Amino acid sequence: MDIINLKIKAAQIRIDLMQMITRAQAGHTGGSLSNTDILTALYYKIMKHSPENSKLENRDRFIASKGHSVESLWCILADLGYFPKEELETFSQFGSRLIGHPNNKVPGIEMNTGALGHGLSISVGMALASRREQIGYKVYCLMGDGEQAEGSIWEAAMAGAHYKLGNLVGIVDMNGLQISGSTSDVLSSDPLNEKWAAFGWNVIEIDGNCMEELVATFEAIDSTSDKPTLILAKTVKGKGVSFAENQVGWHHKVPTEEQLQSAVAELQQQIDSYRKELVANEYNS
Ligand SMILES: Cc1ncc(C[n+]2csc(CCOP(=O)(O)OP(=O)(O)O)c2C)c(N)n1
Ligand SMILES: [Mg+2]
Repeated sequence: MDIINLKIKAAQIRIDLMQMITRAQAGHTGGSLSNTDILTALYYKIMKHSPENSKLENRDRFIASKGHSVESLWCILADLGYFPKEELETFSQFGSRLIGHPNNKVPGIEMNTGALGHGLSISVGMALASRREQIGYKVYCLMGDGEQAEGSIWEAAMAGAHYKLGNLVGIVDMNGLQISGSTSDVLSSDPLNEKWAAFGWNVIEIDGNCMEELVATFEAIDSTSDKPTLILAKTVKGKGVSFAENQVGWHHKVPTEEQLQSAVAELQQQIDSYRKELVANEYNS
């Protein structure tokens, strides 16, 4: 998929997740909107994976360590055909397997996550297994910037560097906010770039809502290197829905019907402008 189509896809996923959260009146709106571009780049362009065979041995692994913002992931897995799209209507309802955190009863989910701070340790183990068994898959682990306060992350960081896991990619969704305030006020982990570099990781800083930068960065990672990679992806919490952008309350606030209509209209406008760009590009080529 090319860059403009990836941007259209990301906007469509944002519409899907806003509808799903409004229907359920539950969900982590802000963090799902901030990570949508990262997940879209990974699932539609970068990762080797198969919706028809979710257990494909050499599939790349994705671990959502910031498991609370699972809504974008549910919408992407449904869109790709890991499970029927209608199942999104059961999100967060009693008896549904689409719960508020990743659940490995759902095809495409590797691990149950949600207790922050555990995903990177799991990812280190998976990346090590890939190396030792010579299977050749990569492991992508998405963490939050608030999550960086969890001590267990830094044990995993040491292990990832110690085992020279070039096939391991950590991504921090740097939206500047966590559940109760700004990340720097609640418990600052600055300077994250120097910390990860000191722990032996190859650190890259990018705009995590910019599809061009995301794709170029993921494509340039050398998984045969002897250093794991850590991407500090600067994002906007609530990205794409202006009334939710950079608002701490939207961590787990849910839209009213009116707010949903306004969000969908805004996102649809983005899609329309990308479509115009597509047509113009085709006309010029
Ligand atoms: C171990 C643990 N402690 C507390 C929580 C409650 N909690 C859920 S989300 C969150 C804030 C996470 O902030 P951040 O990592 O920045 O995520 P994002 O901003 O992307 O939503 C907290 C404290 C949790 N899920 N796990
Ligand atoms: Mg955050």
